[in-house]
Amino acid sequence: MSGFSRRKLIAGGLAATASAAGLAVADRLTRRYGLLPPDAGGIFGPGETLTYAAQSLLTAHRPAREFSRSMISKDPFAVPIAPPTDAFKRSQALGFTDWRLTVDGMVARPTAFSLADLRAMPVRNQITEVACEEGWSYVAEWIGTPLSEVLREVGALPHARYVAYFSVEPDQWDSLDMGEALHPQTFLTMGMNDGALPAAFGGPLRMRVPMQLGYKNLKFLHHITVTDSMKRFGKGLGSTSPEGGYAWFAGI
Ligand SMILES: Nc1nc2c(c(=O)[nH]1)N[C@H]1C(S)=C(S)[C@@H](COP(=O)(O)O)O[C@H]1N2
Ligand SMILES: [Mo]
Repeated sequence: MSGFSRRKLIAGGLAATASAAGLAVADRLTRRYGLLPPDAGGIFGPGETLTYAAQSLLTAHRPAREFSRSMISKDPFAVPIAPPTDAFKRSQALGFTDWRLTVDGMVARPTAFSLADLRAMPVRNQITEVACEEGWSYVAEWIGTPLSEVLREVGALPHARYVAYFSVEPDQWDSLDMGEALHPQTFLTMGMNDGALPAAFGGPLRMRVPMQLGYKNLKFLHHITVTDSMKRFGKGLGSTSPEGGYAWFAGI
């Protein structure tokens, strides 16, 4: 059976089982097709699994909406975060010339990229929305290197399943499955609107995932690990969000 018709069949099956409240059937389907999110356990687990599986099957490769230049927000509003560490402030004083993004884990060539290295790779732009789980949003132009380019450069191994990413801000980390990591709109973002990405918005380097809620868009990115399991990271739920009742998969 072709991938497409199989996908349609599974998606149809999921919709039917969801309406029949057949969570056990959905669970079997998702296990069979490897669509269990890392936060599948616990009270919200069945719901998260169904959301993740259904969205993955129905919206795979669907791009987030892109806006015209005239719709860029006049006063985008940053969640204010103080410069996170003294080391950050020292790097900022050096114009971030010493900033490195280290990429390791299940890769053929672990690499530390400077911002200049990333700028020398294919750089793209997108005009997309940041949507916070609390209800506000804004539209901006984001300029960066697609994460897929970096994963190609380091030679991510074929059996890797997740990309974990870490901010220099303590305890700020998250992860994406390979589908979302390789999505063409997933950017390592260095620029915003007409200039460098301001620190308030996560500069010098921010993960931009417009297909998911604001909280997946980590600021001050400095480390990426490619892995086949999120079990050994934190509580093994894929990010800290599920500990606070928010889904690991935050598709919008
Ligand atoms: N390092 C770091 N990144 C972060 C956060 C944070 O507290 N620390 N907050 C997240 C949340 S909840 C949202 S909604 C967006 C807000 O993005 P903005 O400041 O560009 O509006 O950043 C995300 N990235
Ligand atoms: Mo948020």
